[in-house]
Amino acid sequence: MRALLVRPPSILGRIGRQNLQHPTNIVGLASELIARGHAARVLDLEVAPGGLDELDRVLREWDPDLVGVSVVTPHVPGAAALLARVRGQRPRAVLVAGGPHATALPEDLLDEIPPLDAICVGEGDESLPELCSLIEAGALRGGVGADLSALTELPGFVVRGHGHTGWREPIGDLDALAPLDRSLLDWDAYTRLSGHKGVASPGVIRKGIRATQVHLSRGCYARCVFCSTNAVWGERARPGIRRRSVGAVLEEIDRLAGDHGINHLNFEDDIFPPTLTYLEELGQALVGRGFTWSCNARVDGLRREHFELMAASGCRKIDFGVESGSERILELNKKLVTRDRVVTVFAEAKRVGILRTAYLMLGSHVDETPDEVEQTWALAKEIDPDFATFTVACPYPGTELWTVCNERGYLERLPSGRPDWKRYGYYPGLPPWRFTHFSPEQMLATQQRFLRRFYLNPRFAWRMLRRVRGGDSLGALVTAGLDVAHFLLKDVGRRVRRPLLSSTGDRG
Ligand code: B12
Ligand code: SF4
Repeated sequence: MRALLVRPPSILGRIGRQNLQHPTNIVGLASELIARGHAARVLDLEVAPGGLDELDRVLREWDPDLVGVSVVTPHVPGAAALLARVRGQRPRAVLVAGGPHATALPEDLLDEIPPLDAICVGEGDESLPELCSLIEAGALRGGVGADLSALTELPGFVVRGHGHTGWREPIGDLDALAPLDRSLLDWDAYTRLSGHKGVASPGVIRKGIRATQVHLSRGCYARCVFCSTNAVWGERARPGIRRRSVGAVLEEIDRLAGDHGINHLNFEDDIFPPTLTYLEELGQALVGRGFTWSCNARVDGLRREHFELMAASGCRKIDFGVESGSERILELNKKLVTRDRVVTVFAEAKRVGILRTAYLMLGSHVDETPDEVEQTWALAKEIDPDFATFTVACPYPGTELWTVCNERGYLERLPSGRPDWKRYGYYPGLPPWRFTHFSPEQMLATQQRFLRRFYLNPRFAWRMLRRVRGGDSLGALVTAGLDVAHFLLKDVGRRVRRPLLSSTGDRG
């Protein structure tokens, strides 16, 4: 039984390489398949030279019995195009999709992508190997003359013609999962695309950097209205955060250093640290190991002593979810943080020399007013982050924001009746949705104003220049600077045109 797992092409264009990371989700699934005796390969169309032609080549060479695609919302059109191509060449293979969008709207995705046989809902670590065993046993055929009835016995799927097979229990012991086999990745392809910084988190610089993403946990205790994390892991996984043992994580990173020369780690879980005790244990073990690292974090919990330990153990940058400068919005969007806490934490991280990103949003609650958006800018000025994102909140399926936007008729639709999924990214250009106090044009104009004020600013340029320590860092900064400038200036002088979308309607 041969499986091919694919990440669709990026929708981000040139700026995408600044935030490029390994597709650890499909690497994990392929590793699990291999550990259970199946053969599996990974194809990342975000980096594969030749794009869809490379897909054709791999299909000819590998001749897979199953092709699985991981789908986040903006990748739906790319997934549809590649699956049509796969079906043309592999008429009897089983074609399956999984990931956040597939989990949130499984029936809709089956309807939208006719070549698909089934959708994996929620975690695929158990579901996919069990599906592959059915193929191996000759009990399952996809495509032309499909026989999918055996799949109805396995929980965790929506099967064409048979419906939902029921939810699976969340994986209880994350240490029991197969170790990620990153030799499934074409490492050179990532280096070619992302240059000096590799797949390190944006803004991290280290001479000879070689980075990868390491996962510590799954889940989050918050329930922010714009975030689809809980839709991915499922309500059954709540409350709480499932975590790997520190021992298993250390084993993985020591192996990464030995096998792949990794010297920088991106911890990009939903939440970091899973607990403060976990941070203490991991941080102390990292001291003296020679790694640098970065992470996503919430602003609650962390105190002065934690930042000191983080800095001592190699932490170079923390990306904090801040979202809004308005106390009312921080309450309405259910972030469970306060403005004061944001200010304190940014000061503490700065004190120990860790770079800080503020993730800030426009419309993290649908009723945010223009005054409240200005409070977010005021907070950005006050905390003075090294980097900031000013994303327009995107109503991802499975979130409360999606439900409210649907109910209020705020989503624009294509003539097909569906939203224009490829524009459901953090930087969609003109968003195909509105909020109560913002038209799409006003959102885009505000986003561009904040981004330009922040990045096209001598203060920012000076800060970056002070970090140059040699050829590598200069190369990384120049490339990042050009990518960001290209991104920020590409619409200047161009009229913002409304795309061809029909009016709104409820799709639920
Ligand atoms: C780290 C991260 C990133 C990293 C790296 C992503 C990567 N590894 O490719 C970076 C910063 C680059 C990133 C970028 C983006 N991200 Co992101 N990211 C995350 C984060 C925090 C963790 C992702 C992760 O590795 N999870 C762990 C893995 C194991 O979980 P998983 O991917 O869901 O996979 C499991 C199941 O879904 C399933 N599964 C997944 N794929 C498949 C395929 C098959 C065939 C099967 C059977 C099963 C299956 O099995 C897996 C194992 O159980 C999540 C939040 C979250 N909880 O997922 C957001 C999240 C996935 N990101 C999100 C988004 C929107 C994006 C961007 C589109 C943003 C943008 N630029 O506009 C890009 C897309 C980039 C891309 N190529 O995918 C959204 C997706 C929402 C949605 N409905 O689409 C999430 C859920 C956060 C949110 N806003 O709610 N992201
Ligand atoms: S804290 Fe972060 S991961 Fe948790 S629900 Fe909110 S946005 Fe999602």
